[in-house]
Amino acid sequence: MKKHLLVSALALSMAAPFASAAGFSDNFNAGLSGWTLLGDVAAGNGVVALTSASATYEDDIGLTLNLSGNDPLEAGLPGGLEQSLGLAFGALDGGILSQATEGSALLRSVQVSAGDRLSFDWMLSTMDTAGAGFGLDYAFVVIGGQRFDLGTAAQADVPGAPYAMQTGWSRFDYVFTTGGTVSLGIGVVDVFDYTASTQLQLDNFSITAVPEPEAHALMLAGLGLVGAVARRRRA
Ligand SMILES: [Ca+2]
Ligand SMILES: [Ca+2]
Ligand SMILES: [Ca+2]
Repeated sequence: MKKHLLVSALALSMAAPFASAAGFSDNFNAGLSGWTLLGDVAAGNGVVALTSASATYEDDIGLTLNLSGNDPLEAGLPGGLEQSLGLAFGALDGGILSQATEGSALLRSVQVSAGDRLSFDWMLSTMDTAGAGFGLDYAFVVIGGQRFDLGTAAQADVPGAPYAMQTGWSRFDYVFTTGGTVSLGIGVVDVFDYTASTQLQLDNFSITAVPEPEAHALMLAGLGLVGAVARRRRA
């Protein structure tokens, strides 16, 4: 009985971590090949930047912050930003007085295995300097239809230019619990109004398999667990 359990555990624990997909990475040093661009998105200086700044209107008095000549997408309209990201209407809204109005995003489908890790560096720069008030612009990640927030304009506490304030660079990490084809979106939205724009910069995007030491740890944990079960049954 014990031997049978051990063999099963070994087969299971080896199948999961070692079946990881080849992985994917983009340092944005060579453009935006393979990405679907929604709204104002542009690559330059080895990073990609997305903004909520209109090309048509002067969202920020005296400043031209739009990078591509393409307007951000309306958040809550048919065919707009939410629908383009596979989200329901209102999925990018906050509470009262915190409706997302317009924004931009990057989108692509990726093949992942359970245990694969998604990582990228991000930084927010903003003209939305209301502090901890309402209607704060923010940046987000959409993973398979679920929204995760990166940060809001309230976290931009370092003076910068051409935007008023910026956050500095942070790293986002996420480990996939199931495998398959996953739609990944990363974006930024104006909230409450269309003015006081916000920019999201991204770099060093990667999806990597679980490193082998971690895979071995999982395997050993699996063996230990089954060993414990086997001992309890014998007792
Ligand atoms: Ca880069
Ligand atoms: Ca705002
Ligand atoms: Ca705007």
